[in-house]
Amino acid sequence: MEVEQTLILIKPDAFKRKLTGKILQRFEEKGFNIMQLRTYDFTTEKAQEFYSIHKNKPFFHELVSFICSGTVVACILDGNNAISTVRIMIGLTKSFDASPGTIRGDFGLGISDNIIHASDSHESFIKESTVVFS
Ligand code: 3AN
Repeated sequence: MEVEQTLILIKPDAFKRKLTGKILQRFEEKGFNIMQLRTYDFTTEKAQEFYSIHKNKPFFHELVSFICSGTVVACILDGNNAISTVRIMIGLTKSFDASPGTIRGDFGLGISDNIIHASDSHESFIKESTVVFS
C-alpha cells in the first residue's frame, strides 16, 4: 500500500447535470484528499494530447469531441492506492455494464458520456495532470 496521486475529470455530461458535488463527496468520504481542483475547457488540441494513447482507436474522434463539448472539473486526489482504488470506485467503462455502487453504475448509461475519467497508471497521471494543471 502506497500513498499515490491520481487525476479525475468530471466529464461534461456530469458537470451539466450538476453531479460534481456528489461525485467529489464520494472521494472525500472514502478518505482521499483533494489536492488540486479546477474547471477546465478542453480545446481540440489539448484533448488530442490528453487522449493520445487512444489515437488509433476507432472512437478517438468521438472521445475528443465529447470531452470538448462542455466544461469539465479536474481534480487531483491523494491517498492510499489512489490509482487503483479510484478506478474501482468509478466502475466499468460502459456505464450500462458498471455495477451499482460505482459512480458510472449509479449515475449513467453511456460510453462516451460515462460521467468520469480517472488515470489508469502513474505515467498517465503525470501526463494528464501536466495537460490540465500546467
Ligand atoms: P476508461 O475511461 O474506463 O479507462 P478506456 O481507457 O478504455 O476507458 O477508454 C477511454 C475512454 O474512451 C472512455 N472513458 C470512453 O469515454 C471512451 N470509450 C471507450 N470505449 C469506447 C467505445 N467503444 N465507444 C466510444 N467511446 C469509448
